[in-house]
Amino acid sequence: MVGSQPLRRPLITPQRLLLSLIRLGSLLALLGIAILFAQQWRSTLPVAPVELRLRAYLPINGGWVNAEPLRVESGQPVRLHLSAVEGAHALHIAHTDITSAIISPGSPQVLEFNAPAPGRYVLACTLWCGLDHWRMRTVLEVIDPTDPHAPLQYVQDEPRYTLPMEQLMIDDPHPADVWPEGPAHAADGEVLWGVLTGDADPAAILDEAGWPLRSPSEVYQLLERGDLLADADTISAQDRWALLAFLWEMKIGEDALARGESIYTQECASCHGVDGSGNGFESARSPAIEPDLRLAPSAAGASPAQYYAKIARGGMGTGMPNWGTFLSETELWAVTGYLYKFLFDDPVDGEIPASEHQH
Ligand code: HEC
Ligand SMILES: [Cu+2]
Repeated sequence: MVGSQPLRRPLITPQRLLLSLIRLGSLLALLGIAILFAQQWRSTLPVAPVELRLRAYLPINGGWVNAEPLRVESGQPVRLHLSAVEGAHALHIAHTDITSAIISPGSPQVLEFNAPAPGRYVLACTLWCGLDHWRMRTVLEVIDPTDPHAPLQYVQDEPRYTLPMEQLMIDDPHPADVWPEGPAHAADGEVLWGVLTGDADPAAILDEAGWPLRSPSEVYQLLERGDLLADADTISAQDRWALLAFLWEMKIGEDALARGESIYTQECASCHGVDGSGNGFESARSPAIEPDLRLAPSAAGASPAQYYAKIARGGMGTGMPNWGTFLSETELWAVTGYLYKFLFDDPVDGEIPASEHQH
């Protein structure tokens, strides 16, 4: 008899192959899950904040001074160390609600925040700290981590009105056809409004007149023709101006006017004067002459859109700063509205200077 040969089984059977494949598959799946978990866990770890430093000098000595560039990634936690070498200041990051407490030589501050959406943010001093206070600005650059080389725009609010900017000609004189000969008191206008209309909505009248693209002089003429309001053509010129002053105030709103006044006092009066005359104590330093905002033949011809556009953009080398990158849309309209107080409350007659430029 021939010895029986041990039965040779093939090394790879279909069953074994299947088993190994299943093992490999589950191993890979486990690995995948583990990686996912690790990523999850890492994202919950606190990211170390970027430490930035700003030192404050008086604006005439350089204002904000920073050693390293103020550049961060959107979403990144930031610790901004603020110290004052001289003067007392406060910092606001425009178009955000990030604001510091008062920074003075004995009292540094640390401002902690997460970097906002990508863009260039104006950092400005919100405390009146001396001559050239409005120059106390610097810029924080927030880059998009997914597209770090994308060009950065100055952050500004959505405009409230669509303005035909190319037609506004904001650097040209704006002579009026008609203007008030004496103070036009909104309180008198309110009485007349009650007599003429009962309880209609005064702001709606100005909307119908095309606010903010119409100047007081233009709206006055619509009232004079009886186009906007029945019987507004029958009252005296002085009463009509008072009525217009009331409508203007109602359109801007009491709260906005109060906000506008405080912005004006803090940011504008140093050049334009508390009384709007243009004789603020810093006015002599501007390359161009500040217009007299009470000068009725000129001011009555300025539409709110024209004032707004000038305030938002600033003058081109005239010394009138740019405010659009700093004030919010609401604040821009509030201070625009406030400027008409000078026209209505204290109109001055006179020639419009041939050129507002050069001292
Ligand atoms: C550093 C000085 C300075 C400051 C601060 C300043 N302005 Fe002016 N502004 C000027 C000068 C100079 C002009 C005239 C030249 C020009 O129109 O560019 C002017 C012009 C204007 C005009 C145009 C007036 C017209 O009749 O067309 C408006 C409106 C105005 N400023 C509003 C403001 C407001 C509002 C602020 C504050 C938020 C302000 N300015 C702050 C210097 C200043
Ligand atoms: Cu300051």
